[in-house]
Amino acid sequence: MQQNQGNTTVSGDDMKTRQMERHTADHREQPLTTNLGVRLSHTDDSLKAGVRGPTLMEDFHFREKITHFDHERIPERVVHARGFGAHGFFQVYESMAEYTKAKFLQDPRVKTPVFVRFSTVAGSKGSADTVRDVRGFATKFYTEDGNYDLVGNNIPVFFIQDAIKFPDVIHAVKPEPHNEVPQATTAHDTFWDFVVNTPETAHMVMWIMSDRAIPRSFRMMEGFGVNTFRFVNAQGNARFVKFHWKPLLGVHSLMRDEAQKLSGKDPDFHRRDLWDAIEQGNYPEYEFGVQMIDESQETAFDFDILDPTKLWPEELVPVKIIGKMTLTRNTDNFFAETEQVAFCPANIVPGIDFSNDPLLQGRLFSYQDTQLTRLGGPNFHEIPINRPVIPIHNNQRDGLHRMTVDKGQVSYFPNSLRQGYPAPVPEAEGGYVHYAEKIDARVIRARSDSFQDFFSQAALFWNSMSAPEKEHIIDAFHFEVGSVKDKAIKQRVVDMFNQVAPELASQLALKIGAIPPAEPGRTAVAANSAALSQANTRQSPVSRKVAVLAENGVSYPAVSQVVSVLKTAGIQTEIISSHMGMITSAEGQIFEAVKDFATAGALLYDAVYVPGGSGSIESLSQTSDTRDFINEAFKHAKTIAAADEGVDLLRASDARTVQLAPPNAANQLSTALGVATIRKTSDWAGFSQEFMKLIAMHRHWERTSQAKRSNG
Ligand code: HDE
Repeated sequence: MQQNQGNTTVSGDDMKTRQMERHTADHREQPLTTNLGVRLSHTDDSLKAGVRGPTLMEDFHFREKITHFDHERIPERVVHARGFGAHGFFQVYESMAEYTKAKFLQDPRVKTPVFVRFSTVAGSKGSADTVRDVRGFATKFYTEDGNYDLVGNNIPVFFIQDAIKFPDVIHAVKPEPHNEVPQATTAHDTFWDFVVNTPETAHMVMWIMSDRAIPRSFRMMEGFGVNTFRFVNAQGNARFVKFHWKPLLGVHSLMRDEAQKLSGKDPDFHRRDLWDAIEQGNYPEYEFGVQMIDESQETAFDFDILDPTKLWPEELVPVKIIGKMTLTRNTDNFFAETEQVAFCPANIVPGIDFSNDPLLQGRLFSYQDTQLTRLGGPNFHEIPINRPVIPIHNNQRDGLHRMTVDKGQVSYFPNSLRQGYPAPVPEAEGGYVHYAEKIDARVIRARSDSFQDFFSQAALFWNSMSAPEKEHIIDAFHFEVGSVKDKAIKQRVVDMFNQVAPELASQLALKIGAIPPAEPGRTAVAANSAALSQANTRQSPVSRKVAVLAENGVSYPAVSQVVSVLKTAGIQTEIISSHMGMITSAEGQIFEAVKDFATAGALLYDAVYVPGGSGSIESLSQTSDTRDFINEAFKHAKTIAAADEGVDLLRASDARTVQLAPPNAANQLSTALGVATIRKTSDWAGFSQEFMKLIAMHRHWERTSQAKRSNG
């Protein structure tokens, strides 16, 4: 399929697209038919005995249409029900032959098609995108050795160490069973009851309470394989590996208040963002990284490398960046692709193998099993999105929804009637052989002693946070644990997290009416890891969204020149006015306001720009919507820019608390706490550049404590 052809890139990425196309239907300019191809003359009335009489049983069209509709739904995933997918391709940067024989990691010219599904975990299919939760990050590589699934999350560790506890943690986090409340949140009693009774959750809970759990975009999240796997090379040598995805746009998050409000304003915020970015050609990109540990080093660390509640600090085990994934195509049909895609961590290819991580071992069973209910039988590998791009040959037959018509008399092995085909493939020719790990042990139902340190890495995470990140974690604990009704559970949360971060525990206690710990907890970990803090992430303004507030009388150069610089840099702008439609600039040019204050809101943008023009500012200042818009952006630490009379509008908002360009100064740029203002300038390009620098910073956290003060 993906043969090397000189130095040219071998495009395997459209293999999957072409395969999928064989199963698509385009209904344009086609006659209406039944499912059996009978053309229909009328579909608006059922067949009746008289126009006012009863419907007749013989109405095959009615029966078929209603029956099909009655069965349109399949069970949602028991976890990760709400998700969103896209197609793309993966390319390795250089051959990884030294470490693995996995074919898709050998040749930088080969493009391997992928399908990725991002998801939340706890919420139902119809819940909101921006809830506080871990995000699933599942990738299906359609390789020339068969499908490889990397079914990861955007948090590198997990709540529990052994798969047998998965139903417990999920039952605890899901809506409570007696009243199915609350939806898609950890802010309730059963979740925290489980946490305080399961101290191994401490590390993951710190991540869940951090900004990682409320990403700005699927395009701005890391991905982690979480579990420990193996790379095996052609010589049969193995290394332990952990997998990483690193987004080229950096890792960025929402604020709690913003995320909660977005759940109402736009429950589809993340899927819309991904869809729009791909439609606009802003293809999301993630670099692929591996951490590798030699077999001889298996026990060389002060954590167990098989324990899924532990990460491998990047300072100890560097992440080697080995390739890149680019998402380039939205789905044609959500149900056929995103809903029916079936991932499974057991779907691996030669060159990759499992480890004894007890969470992974359980996962290897669960995923195939759950699809039997969800997708209704054992033939879901035949659904187009799940098919490998290479042929399948075996003696498996029949079952619900079998699509393939297997020819011939023989469906068993060994056979002589078909000369022993399909025939097993020797390892040297690509047949999968499991890594021959030596195991010498007694059967036992117990946890390893090396899994017993629950708090050190939780403390490492806390130590690694910047001051604003720590503030956000305290705020999240405040909201979440503050929502718990049972006082004893609240107290136990304080006491448990006193073992992780005493200052967190004592501040939390005061906020939620619990008793502060008498003395700091016993876990004294001084280490920190720079890689864990989002303060050290990449910055880019590309594909950010800017709201331009304007009315009739807006200054033409202040809009057009700034918008054109932003556009060139890949930033999107939308003009928002008190009404949608055309507005006329002071100079007479026409702009289109694509949104108004009812349909938009600062929540939906990364930055706000208020251009001058006295007529525009006069109208804008007559509605409290404008002030609310600016105040909300200000509160959520977003970049704000204003020019000329626009600066006066900021003076009437919470932004007055930062330094703004003074009334009479010409061409004096002021940038304070993410607010850029200028008056009487002709250097729009220079102003736009400064504005863009601020947008690239994502948020201006140093402002948030000030915003709290001015609101309070
Ligand atoms: Fe999953 N998980 N999981 N999980 N998981 C499922 O499989 C399970 C775990 C993850 O977009 C289910 O097809 C067990 C860790 C993702 O379709 C189910 C355990 C990680 C997705 C299941 C875990 C994940 C799932 C439900 C504990 C990060 C969505 C539907 C041992 C590495 C895939 C399905 C998609 C989905 C079981 C823990 C990631 C029930 C038993 C750790 C991204 O089989």
